[in-house]
Amino acid sequence: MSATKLDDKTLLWMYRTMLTIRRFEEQARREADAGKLRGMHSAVGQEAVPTGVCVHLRDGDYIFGTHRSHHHCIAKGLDIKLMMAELLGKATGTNKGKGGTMHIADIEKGMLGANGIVGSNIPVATGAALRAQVQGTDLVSVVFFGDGAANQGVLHESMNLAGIWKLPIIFVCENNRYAQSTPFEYAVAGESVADRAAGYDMPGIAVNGMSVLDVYEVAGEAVRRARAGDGPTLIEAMTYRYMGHFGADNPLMYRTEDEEDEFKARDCNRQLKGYLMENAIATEAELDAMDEEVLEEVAEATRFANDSPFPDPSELTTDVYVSYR
Ligand SMILES: Cc1ncc(C[n+]2csc(CCOP(=O)(O)OP(=O)(O)O)c2C)c(N)n1
Repeated sequence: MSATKLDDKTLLWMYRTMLTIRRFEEQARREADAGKLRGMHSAVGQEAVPTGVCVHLRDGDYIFGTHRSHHHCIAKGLDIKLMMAELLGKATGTNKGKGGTMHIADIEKGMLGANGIVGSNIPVATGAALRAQVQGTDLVSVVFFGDGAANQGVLHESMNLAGIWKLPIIFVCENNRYAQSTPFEYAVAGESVADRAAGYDMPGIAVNGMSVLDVYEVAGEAVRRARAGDGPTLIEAMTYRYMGHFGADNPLMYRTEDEEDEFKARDCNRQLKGYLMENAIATEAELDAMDEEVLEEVAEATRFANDSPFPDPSELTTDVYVSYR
C-alpha cells in the first residue's frame, strides 16, 4: 500500500465500510442460497473500489451502478436494513420491493440506480454530469461498470461527449478479469481499458483495486478535477470477484484455483487491517470488535428484512409507470 496523508477517522470509516460490504454480501449469499432471492451478483473481493471512490463524495453527488452493485450502495451510505429488505422483495425495501438486488436506488443518498443491463447506466450518468454542469453546481457524477461493459459502444459515445464538454464525471471500470465466464484478455483489444481514455481527451489511470489507499489517491484527484471543472477521468481498478458470476456458476470452470489464491492473498480488507495495526491507528482487538458490531448490524438488517411484509398486490402498478399529467 502506498503512503498517504489520510486521517484516522477516514481510514476507520473506510475499514468499517469494507467490512460492512463483506458481511452484507456473505449474508445476502446465504439468503439467496435459502431461495429467498435469485440472481444475486456478489462483490466480495471488490470492496476497495467503491469505498476508495465514495469516500470523496457528498450526499448530493450521483453514483450509478450495475447488476453487481450492493458494494456501491453501501459505500454511498445507503441503509443496509432497507437494502436487505429490497433484496428479499419486501415492502420496506429501498424501492418498496420492486427493484430487487439489481435495481436498488436511493435518490436522497445520490444512488441513482443499479441496472441489470450491462453498460446502460453509462449514458445516464453522463446526462447527470451534464445536468450538474448546466445548473452551475460543483456536483460530481460517478459511474461504475465492469470490464465486459467496457466494450459497449455507449461507453465510447459517452466518453466522447464527456471529453468535448468537460463534464464532471468519473468513469470507474471495475476490471475483475471476467465478464461472466469470458476472460478479459479474450474479449478486450489492447489489454487496457485505461489507455482508451487518450482517445477522449481525459486522463486514464489503471490502479490496484485491491488497495483502498491506492484507489483513494487516484479517485481523490479525479473528484478534484471534476469539481473544479477540469473534466472527466477514466479509472480502471484492477480487482477480483471471489465468488462466481451470480452464484449458480462454478468459477473453477473458467479460472484456476491458483489465480483465486493469488488475489485472495492480496485481500483488500486484510491489507487495510494490517495497515491500521502497523500504523497504530487501531489494535487488532478494536478492529475485531468493529467486525462483531458490523456482523450484528447485518444480522439486524436480515431480521428486519425477513420480518417485513411483501408489497400488497394492490401496489402492483404503483411507482412502475410515470404519470405526465
Ligand atoms: C446488454 C446486456 N448484455 C448481456 C447481459 C448479460 N450479462 C449480465 S452480467 C454480464 C457480464 C458483465 O460483465 P462485466 O461488465 O465485466 O461485469 P461483472 O459481472 O464482472 O461485474 C452479462 C454479459 C446483460 N445483462 N446486458
